[in-house]
Order: sequence, then C-alpha cells, then structure tokens
Amino acid sequence: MRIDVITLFPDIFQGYLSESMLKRAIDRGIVEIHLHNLRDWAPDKHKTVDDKPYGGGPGMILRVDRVVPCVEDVQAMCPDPGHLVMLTPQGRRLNQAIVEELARFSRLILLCGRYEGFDERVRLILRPDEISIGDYVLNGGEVAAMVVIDAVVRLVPGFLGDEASNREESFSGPDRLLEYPQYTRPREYRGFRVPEVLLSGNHQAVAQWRLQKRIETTRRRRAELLGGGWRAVWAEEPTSHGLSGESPPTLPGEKQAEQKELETPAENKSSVGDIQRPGASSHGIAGGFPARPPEDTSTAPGFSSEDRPADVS
Ligand code: 6GU
Repeated sequence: MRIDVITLFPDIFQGYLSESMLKRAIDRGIVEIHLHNLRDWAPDKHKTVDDKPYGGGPGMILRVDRVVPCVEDVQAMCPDPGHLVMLTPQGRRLNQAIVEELARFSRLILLCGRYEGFDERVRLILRPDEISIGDYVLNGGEVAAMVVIDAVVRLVPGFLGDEASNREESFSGPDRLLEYPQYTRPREYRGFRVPEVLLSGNHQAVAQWRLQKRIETTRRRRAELLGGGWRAVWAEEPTSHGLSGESPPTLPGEKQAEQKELETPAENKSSVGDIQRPGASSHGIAGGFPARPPEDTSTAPGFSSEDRPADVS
C-alpha cells in the first residue's frame, strides 16, 4: 500500500515513521509513505498557504488555490490517483469498520488541515472522504493522519506477521466486541491469581471463557457496541440497573467498582458471590454463541470472582 501525506508539518511524522513496527514494514516494502509539504505549492515569495476568512472571524484558512493544485499533483504521481482522505473534525468519526474500508485501497492520500480549516471549495472541488478521529479538537490533522496510518497499516497483509492477531483484537472480527483479558507470568501477584481456566490446557474452555469475558466487558464498558446480533443477547438479561433492550452508553457503578478493586482488593472477596467458579459452566455458551448471557453482577458491577485476590491466608 502507498500512503501520501499532504501537510505543512512533515517533520511531525519523522519520529513516528522511524518507529520500529512501521519502519520495518517500510523497509520490507509492505507500505510506502510519501510526505509532501503543502508549502511547496505556494508560488509566491513568502510561500503563503493561508489567509484571513471572508466575513471576519478568528484564525486563518487554507487557500483553495494552494491545496487543490497540490492534491492534483500528488494524485498524478501514480497511475492510481488513490483515495483522498481529508482529516477534519467535521468528518465521519473513525472506527474499525472505516479503517477496514480504507485498508482496501491500494493508495491513500491523507490531507492534513491546520489553522481554522480549509476553504470550503477544497471540499466542493475534491470531494474528499472526510474523517475525524473523535469528538475533540486537535491543533491539526497530523496526529489524526498518524492514527489513520497506524490503524490501516495493521490490516495490510504481511504487516503483523501473524494475521490471526487482527481477528482477536478489540472491535475486530464480525462481532466487534472488546478484547478479553490477558495474563502472563507470574501466576499470582499481590493476591491476584490468573484464572484457573487459562491454566487448564482445555482449549474449548479457554475459548468459551474468552468469549464470555468479551461480552461481559463490552456490556459493562461499551454497551452501545452490542448492536445487531448482540442486541438479542443483551435484551435477554435485564441488568441490576433495570436496563434492558436498549444499550446504555455507560453502566453506573462500574467506575466505583474498578476503584474499589484497586484500593481494597481484599474486601472484594466477601462482597462478591462466587459467580464464576473455575470449571463451572455458569454461563452456558452453546455452539460458540451464548445460550444465556453472563449472570447479574449487581452486587459489584465490573467484577467476577476472578477479580478477587487469591486467598492468601
Ligand atoms: Cl481529523 N482534525 C482536527 N483538527 N481535530 C480533530 C480531528 C481531526 N479529529 C478529531 N479532532
């Protein structure tokens, strides 16, 4: 894949592009990244690229007669003109589905804005795919462009080496659930033990536990992701908060529970029922799809028994 970046600040990208993962991919010819300084398309002595807004107002606007020729020249550098992306807070908000869309193109051109934005005619003439990376304001599109590059290149075949790791990532795969919790050595730390099932060697039980954790975590933290097919699962279980059917943006109580976990891990032991005994199939999952959603965790939202410290007495 070839990615062209049009920016007034190409240097911002240098550190990121020489970072290990991306540098390796560039060195191996998996991705090509070309930086173009918009200022090089300013014909005047002072290399002006922006001007005051007509009608008044704060800030400076990127000039259409600088941006359009620049983009057209960059498009013409290859037989494939590529897919033009404009980084702007007014764009559609980036998510993994959009990242997957972008990764299907063999060439992307990322147009970074600065100052107060682009002259509206840039949009009207070039019809770019406008992308925002979230509901907050950045000083310019450069960091957003790096986010797009970082997310997209992971999907380019050969980038990760182990392509399977993509399917298991949060937001990926057909269900778009959050990731399951991961553990490595030591088996026990400050009273917190690695869940028994992960040590069992039972691959089916591990897969079942992980799917169950993904559903639980997604429901507690990002219930709005449980759309589509998962809505049926969600609807089956009214929560302790009386919410069912509709996915609430957040579940009250989780934050407190997480803090409690950090501050007083020992207390959790007595406050939480044994809702997930190792080996016990308390939340039956049949054929890879939950027959029954995870049990009510009303006594301590955000917890399962595995969040408790081990009995160290
Ligand atoms: Cl793409 N640009 C700017 N300036 N701010 C943003 C953004 C982009 N996405 C979110 N905030």
